Amino acid sequence: MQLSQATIDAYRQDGFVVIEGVLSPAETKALRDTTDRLVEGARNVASHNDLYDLEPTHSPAEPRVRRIKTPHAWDPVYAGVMRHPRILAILQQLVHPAIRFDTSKLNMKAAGYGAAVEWHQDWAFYPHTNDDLAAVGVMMDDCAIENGPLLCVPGSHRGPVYDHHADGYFCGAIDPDTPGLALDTARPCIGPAGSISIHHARTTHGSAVNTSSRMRRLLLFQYRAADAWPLVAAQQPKSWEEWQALLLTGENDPVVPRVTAVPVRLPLPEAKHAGSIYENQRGLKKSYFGAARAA
Ligand SMILES: O=C(O)CCC(=O)C(=O)O
Repeated sequence: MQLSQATIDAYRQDGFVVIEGVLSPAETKALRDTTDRLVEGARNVASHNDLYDLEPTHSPAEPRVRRIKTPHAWDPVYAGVMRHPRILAILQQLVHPAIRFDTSKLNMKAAGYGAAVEWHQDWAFYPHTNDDLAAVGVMMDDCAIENGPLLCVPGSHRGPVYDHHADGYFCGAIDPDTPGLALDTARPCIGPAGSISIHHARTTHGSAVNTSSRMRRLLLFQYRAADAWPLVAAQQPKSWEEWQALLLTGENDPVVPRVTAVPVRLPLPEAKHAGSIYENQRGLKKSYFGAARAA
């Protein structure tokens, strides 16, 4: 998929862009069917586990899944989309000619109650030796403003990395009163099912609760330039083979990471509430998205 120069310029300038028509209707239907099956499995589950992050109001009788963790590891339908040739071609044009996968998550945002995500920069969670990193959000459903879409602050990827700590611990969220955030300039990433958003790891973003009667399922894949090496020890590969297997496209000499002058703040000491961003953000003192935020 060849991007227009306007799309490439928009990504460079704003730090995010939406591209429509990346997945076919059949491909998005396969994602929805697979997800419905997995969510049905939450009927047997009472608390968070390796697969499910649950809404505070979840019960086995009325399953409410907030996030499916690492979906690519649970079903080949997700793993296929992670390697989708059109997505890889887009990443090669916007991020780097050689792309290495990191991980995935599926934020469900169910109709009527799907949880908000407070403002943050992904970079604060996983700093690397260079910042050629991006997250792709695959819109599994049509996504409009009332569905709680991803909101991105244009140009923020070229600014500072903000404090994501509270009481001396990482909390995965920025105090909304922090000067310079320009949250009022944020723009929604919306589009029909099969569209993707792509945002730079340093772009400030968040999303409100889903107040609509329609689901907003966003399948997020984290990618990085193949020569970006994670700075946090716990995020480094367990084995050399594992690291090599994450290379999806392009050439790379794995023993030569590219080190650039990027601002870094470490996500340490670890968040008091572990398990997912929703849990981490419970440490934030002041919510932007209000009472609707995940409790
Ligand atoms: O699901 C969303 O709207 C935001 C997701 C996000 O930023 C995250 O999970 O890191």
